[in-house]
Amino acid sequence: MERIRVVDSHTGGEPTRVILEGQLSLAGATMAERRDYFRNHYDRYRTGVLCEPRGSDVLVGAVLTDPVETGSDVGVIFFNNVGYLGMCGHGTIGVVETLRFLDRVDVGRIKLDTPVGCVTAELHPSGEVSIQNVPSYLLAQDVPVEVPGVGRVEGDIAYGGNWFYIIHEPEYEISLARASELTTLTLRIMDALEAAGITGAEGAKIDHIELSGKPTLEAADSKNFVMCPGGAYDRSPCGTGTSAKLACLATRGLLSENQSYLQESVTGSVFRGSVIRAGSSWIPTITGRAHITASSELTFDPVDPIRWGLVP
Ligand code: PYC
Repeated sequence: MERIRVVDSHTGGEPTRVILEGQLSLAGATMAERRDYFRNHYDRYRTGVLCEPRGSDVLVGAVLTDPVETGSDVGVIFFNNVGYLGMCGHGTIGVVETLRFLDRVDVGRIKLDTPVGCVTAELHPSGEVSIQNVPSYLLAQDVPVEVPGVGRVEGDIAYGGNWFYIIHEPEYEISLARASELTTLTLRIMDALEAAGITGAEGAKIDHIELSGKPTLEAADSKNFVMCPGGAYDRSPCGTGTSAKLACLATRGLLSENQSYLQESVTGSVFRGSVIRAGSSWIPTITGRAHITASSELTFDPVDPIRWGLVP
């Protein structure tokens, strides 16, 4: 029986399942090479750990490795039910809480290498975690797309560690009660972008769609609904999505450097964000909190025909 030890957490309602290191040996001098090695040799661990019957479409997975950069503490590769993520904000907060749970880190700074660059996290005494994300930027403003059954929508194409299409206007009514309607809408927008050949830089697929709406919480600046690759919406305000959005607002002159912005999610959880300028990009800092939900051992029975997950 093959066994894999995992620690589960959620960050603002969005779950992260961390596969602990020591069981997989990933070759590669960079995190991108290690991600490719994982994809080519161990993709069954992604599907077995995250897909049904052990997991669900909402889960984001993370595998830990030794760091690749001098001065970094750990390497991390994020993935989900359909593939690999460049970065993951809620997942990074979940990884830091997992390392704290395992007594591997204390309050203070932790440097994490990801396939898209180095991210610095600060674990606060309160248990909150701030992550200084990779440089984020607005690539193209007010890009129109015709969406079958919906009509024309306009959004910004922006990067925050993943590629986003962010619709600022019109504001949508965002609530859990409307989640299935918003899921249908955002998946149609994602398909329409692909059909129209609208991409991020260097042809990168735009695989996250972000809608904006009026906040429910008095203190929040806005509420979002973020569709992720694989068809599940983010239960948290999405760390990379908030990073991309803040880069858009700062570029448009609607957010100053170091100005605090409270992003509420469809579930009512909140990330606090701000940016500082870095040339033509912005470095976002996103703060949130994760909680551990399980520490367990997954078992893979060699005679179970679907031990590596139900994959469409
Ligand atoms: O928090 O960056 C994020 C994220 C990406 C996909 C799901 N969560």
